[in-house]
Amino acid sequence: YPGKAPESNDQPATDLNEDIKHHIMTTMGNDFYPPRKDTYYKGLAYSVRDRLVKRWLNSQRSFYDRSAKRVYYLSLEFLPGRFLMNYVTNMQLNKACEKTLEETGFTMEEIEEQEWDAGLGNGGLGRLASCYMDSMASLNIPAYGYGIMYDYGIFYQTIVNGYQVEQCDNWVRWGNPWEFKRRGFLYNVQFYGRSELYKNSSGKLCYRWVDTLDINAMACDILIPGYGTQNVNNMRLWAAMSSQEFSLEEFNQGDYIGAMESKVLTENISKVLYPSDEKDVGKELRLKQQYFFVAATFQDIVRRFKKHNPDFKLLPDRVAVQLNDTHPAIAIPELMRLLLDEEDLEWETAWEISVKTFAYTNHTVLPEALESWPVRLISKLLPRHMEIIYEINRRFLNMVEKQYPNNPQLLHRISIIEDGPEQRVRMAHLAIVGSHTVNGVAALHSRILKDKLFHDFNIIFPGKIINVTNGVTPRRWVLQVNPALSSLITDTIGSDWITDLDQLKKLIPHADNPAFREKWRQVKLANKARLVKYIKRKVGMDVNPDTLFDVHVKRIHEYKRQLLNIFHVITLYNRIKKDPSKEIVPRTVIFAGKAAPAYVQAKLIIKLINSVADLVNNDPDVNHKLEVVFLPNYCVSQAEKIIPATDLSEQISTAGLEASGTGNMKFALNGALTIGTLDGANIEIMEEVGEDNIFIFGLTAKEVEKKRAQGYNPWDYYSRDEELRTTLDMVRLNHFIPGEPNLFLPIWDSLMALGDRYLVLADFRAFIQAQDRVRTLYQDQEQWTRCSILNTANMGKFSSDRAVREYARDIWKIESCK
Ligand code: DL6
Repeated sequence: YPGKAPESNDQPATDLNEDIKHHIMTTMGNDFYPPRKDTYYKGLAYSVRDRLVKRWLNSQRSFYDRSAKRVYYLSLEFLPGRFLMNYVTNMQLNKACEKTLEETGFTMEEIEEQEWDAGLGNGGLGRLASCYMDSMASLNIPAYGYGIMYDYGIFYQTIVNGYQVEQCDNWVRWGNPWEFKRRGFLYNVQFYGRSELYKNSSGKLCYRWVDTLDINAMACDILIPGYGTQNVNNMRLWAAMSSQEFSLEEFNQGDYIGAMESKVLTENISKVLYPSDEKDVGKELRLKQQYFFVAATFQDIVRRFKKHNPDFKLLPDRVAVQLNDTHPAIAIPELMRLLLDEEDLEWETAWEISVKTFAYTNHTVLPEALESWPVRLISKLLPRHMEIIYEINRRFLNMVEKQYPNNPQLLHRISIIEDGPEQRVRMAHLAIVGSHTVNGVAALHSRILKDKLFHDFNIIFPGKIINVTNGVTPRRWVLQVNPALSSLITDTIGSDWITDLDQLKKLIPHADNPAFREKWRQVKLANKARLVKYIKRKVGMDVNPDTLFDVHVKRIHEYKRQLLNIFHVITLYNRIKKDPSKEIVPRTVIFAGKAAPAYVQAKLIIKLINSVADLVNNDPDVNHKLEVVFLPNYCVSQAEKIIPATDLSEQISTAGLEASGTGNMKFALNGALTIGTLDGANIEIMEEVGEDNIFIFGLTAKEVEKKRAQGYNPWDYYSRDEELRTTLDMVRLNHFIPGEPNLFLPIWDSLMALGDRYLVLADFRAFIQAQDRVRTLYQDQEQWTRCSILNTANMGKFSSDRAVREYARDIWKIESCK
């Protein structure tokens, strides 16, 4: 409804304290006395949300009034973590909150910890989507995030006897104060059935999709406030609802359970997030999830568009759809279906509108992560879409054939349909053909897309593939998670950096000021002390904050090479054993990360890390000069504790395989020094912070490729390098756990028998040498602190505000709308 916005945006200023008590009593039916953390958290959450609702309505009205172009960010994953402090930070309510807490004796941290993380994503891709939501709101871009309201997010990881054990993450068990459920607002989503030709009222032959099984999609809205603006955007997540409560027929026959079965099965669609990372899952339920949220989203987009726009040719002027990886790529045939079958447009017109509407972001070059769906499965689940995909492909191949005649190999390579024993739909090819722009997420990654993975497409569609280097939001990843550092920065250079991260450059001259360096060190030490308490609470270990905190936290994956890091730990251990009296720089090596439940090798790597930790932490010769911690259940709220306390950030993937990384940005922004390969955004971080302020090592992407082409042989490295050989032999013979000699043989085999796909051995020596350089620099605390300050000072480029501005300018062609 395009109503007129009232003059003033805010509700009358009411007392936050009164509001909290009011909600505790009337919304939750509890007594405020004695105060309880859990009820206080919810009372505060509702009170904070209240303050946003009017702003949100005003933002939405204002978008309608101006017929603003909108961005729709379609993502199967969002990883917001906790909301409370994000809202409080963006609305600048910190002081007010602290004041209300005085009466209770609770700290803000204790209240914050009452909230369960919203873990609706696996890792980088989902967290990036959440950072972009923050920046879009802060930059006044009319944007909607669309995804799925999973009942169960990414699994809860526990470590039992060194092994990962998964538990389900019932994150909404205690309710979710942030969402608005639109129970009366449902869209119908069709599945299965068949496509049939019929004559419409004007006698034209048309297609329709009939005999379908229908499911309802219910909208759940979560408000996304910007920082320093009244603008509030919306994240709309869909929950599946059965379209029938139960089967009356079965009920009448006395089969009560059978009558409920179909309801339960259909509602399964939004039950759980697929916990796989960088791996094609290929399960029917996953495809159902993809289509379910795309179909509901497009009904919503079209409804909104039609309110003001009679002509679909205007769609690309009003609507920009960003596909976050190929997971929502079924949106392309879905929009075509709507335009052809429901809006009765001709193919050429519909296709032009569709291509101008979509853009696609690629997040991976790993072949196993490139989605492809069996034609058989799509034909069964979405028969009309399969027909449309065939037609898109036929026309595309005809066009290419005309341009590049007599080149069947080319057609074979680029076809959307992959031939083989089982025909499959290559979703990346569909997304490229059906989008006006495709982007990679760091300069090297985009180059690899253009030169290798999508080389043919880069020739066929010159200029279509571009780069937008990822970014992270400084509101959450500095201001919120590192208040001490934020205050020091603001006291030194003012507060403009919060919305203009390049301002951090003003810190550069202060890097040479010993007094400022001392303050910088004190902040780090306080953050380390906070993490020490957290570690004690989580795993019961006493860790010394005066050691070098060497941190490797991210999903566990062979290409991310946690193995290389644990091999360094084993090497340090062997060096200590050789000469226990030798002075070394004491280190605490911290690992955290989840392995996909079906990824056996990654799970064994977790067991190896924990086994090495057991040996090292309990050896009296080591005497706590080296400690290894594996923190269970890595998640956004844990990252918030770890990142500000880190000295050394491990970003050591095989060059060419990490598309960008965003953890690397968060660490450097918080003053950690990076040890890393020339991979993903590490390269751009090096360019920004300067080669002297980062520890770069190892093969470059080109060298990796060359080495493989020349026939890489890990045995060459094994036989040449004694420290490496000792380390690998310890893994092979399981030096860490007595009585289980063959436990780690699969790791040995992956390296020595199966060719070491990720070149761990090839980079081992360079990594050890880089770690030796780390040790030397850390001994000089003045120089180390200087580098740390220069890291933070030069990270302005990696704000998600910069990235979103680039998307808005180069891809969405959209203006901000206050
Ligand atoms: O672009 C966000 C993030 C990158 O920073 C990581 O480098 C990349 O691994 C991650 N990709 C995925 C792939 N999932 N799929 N498909 O999570 O994206």
